[in-house]
Amino acid sequence: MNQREAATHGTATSPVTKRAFDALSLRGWLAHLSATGRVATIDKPVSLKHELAAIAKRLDGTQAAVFLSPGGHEIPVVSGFMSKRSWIAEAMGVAENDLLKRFRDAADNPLPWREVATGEAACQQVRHTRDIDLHALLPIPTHSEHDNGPYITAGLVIARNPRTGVQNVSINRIQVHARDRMAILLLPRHLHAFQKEAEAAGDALDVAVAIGVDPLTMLASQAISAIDSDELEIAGALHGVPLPVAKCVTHDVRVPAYSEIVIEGRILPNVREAEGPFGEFPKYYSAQEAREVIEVTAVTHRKNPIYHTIIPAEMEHLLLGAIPREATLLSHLQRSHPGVTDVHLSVGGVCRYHLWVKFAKKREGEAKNVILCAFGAHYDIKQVVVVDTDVDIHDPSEIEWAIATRFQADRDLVLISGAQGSPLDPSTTVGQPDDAPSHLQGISTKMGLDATRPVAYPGHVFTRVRIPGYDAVDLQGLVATDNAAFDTYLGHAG
Ligand SMILES: Cc1cc2nc3c(=O)[nH]c(=O)nc-3n(C[C@H](O)[C@H](O)[C@H](O)COP(=O)(O)O)c2cc1C
Ligand SMILES: [Mn+2]
Repeated sequence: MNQREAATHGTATSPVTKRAFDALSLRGWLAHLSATGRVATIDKPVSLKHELAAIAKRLDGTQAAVFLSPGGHEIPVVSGFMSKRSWIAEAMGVAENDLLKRFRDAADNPLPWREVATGEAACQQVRHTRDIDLHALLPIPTHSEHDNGPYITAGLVIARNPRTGVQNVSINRIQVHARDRMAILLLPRHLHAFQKEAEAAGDALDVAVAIGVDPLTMLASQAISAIDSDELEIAGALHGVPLPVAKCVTHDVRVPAYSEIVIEGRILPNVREAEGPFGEFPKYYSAQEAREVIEVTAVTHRKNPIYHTIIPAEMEHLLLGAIPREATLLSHLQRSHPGVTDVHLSVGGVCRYHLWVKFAKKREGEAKNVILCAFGAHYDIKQVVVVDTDVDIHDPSEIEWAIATRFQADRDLVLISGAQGSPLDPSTTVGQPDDAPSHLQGISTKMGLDATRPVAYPGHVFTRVRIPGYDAVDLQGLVATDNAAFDTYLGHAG
């Protein structure tokens, strides 16, 4: 283990246990889920249009769905293999409450990847470079009612910074609208910046779309990091070993060598084609707009590949965004407020808009400073609730209880109108013309609730009721195996 590896191999507060499965491939993780009763195999033929997504959605959060006969294809489709926080912690090899700390450690201590020799990459066992027809090659589902056709929803889009050559990874929705042509949504982040730079020079941008990678590499793709931080190095740090990568067959982009499927292509300069509508994470549709276009140059895959699809707005999608964001928000808040001990992006707030903060308040007023700090940390944050350390921020009814008993709206509410919010929140469109330019979209009101109790209070006014001995009760040892004694007492025996 080299120095950099040692630095990322866990700390005193987030010990990484040896994983009981082959963590470096999707199939290793799926075999582990299968062996522990967490895979539902559907061997009957299912339609790629809506039926597959409907079944996967029914299973989301309980079992991963594997479809052995999707739309007449021989390639199975899998969905929902990282749809619980506890599963993701297990994949990382840490306890659930060390998840954010461990992700932060990895993001702060990236591990450079290792290139495998040509011909050795599993993801290139089969290569298609001519007459490519994506619809014939891959089982690509159409998910929601008003989606404009089949979408790739779980592809890691990998590209190189045209200026520095450093790679970037993100997940982008991709509509497959012709045999070898796809439209991609690029929100104004790193891939978008690369594309703009290439386009200004009149160049295409080489990209690879890796489908079917392990949970940790999926998660690393969502890290909120600097433009020249390569997310595959964060994946390596999460794994504790340099990630094996392979050079694409039609250009220089490096992809995880153990990917199930890789689509190689180039984003064309100055070409835009219609994309959408598409059902997105807030559980509403994005409208059709003109988007960047990928021309496909090759499809490579394993001998018996597995295709991964993410059901939009379901737990796999929500958690993938939540965990890296929570890790970033926690360290952002802790920089100014060391009393912040945990944060949670609630599921009801689509794991993006509503932030719950656990805070050891020392002085009155501080919780409002924490609220303001959270609003500045990410434009998506719309509502913040700050609670004391005796409240379980992973339980929505505990948050409601804190608001019910520690919050007074005239005293504890913070409202900031006219701020930038999420353009995907449909309530930001009310009163806006349909064709509002993008700089006028997403204007939103921020709401903060200080649901902390006073630092000092008389008697037991704010003391939480507790029954001594509750945690130590051993129900198994105490409860009789039947009610015979009590039935006799009632006179109903026999
Ligand atoms: C399932 C899923 C779908 C996503 N779709 C898109 C998308 O279509 N466009 C986009 O810009 N970001 C999308 N994202 C978010 C980006 O992948 C994410 O913000 C990523 O961290 C951006 O990487 P970057 O900071 O390197 O640009 C999606 C995320 C997930 C989990
Ligand atoms: Mn990036």
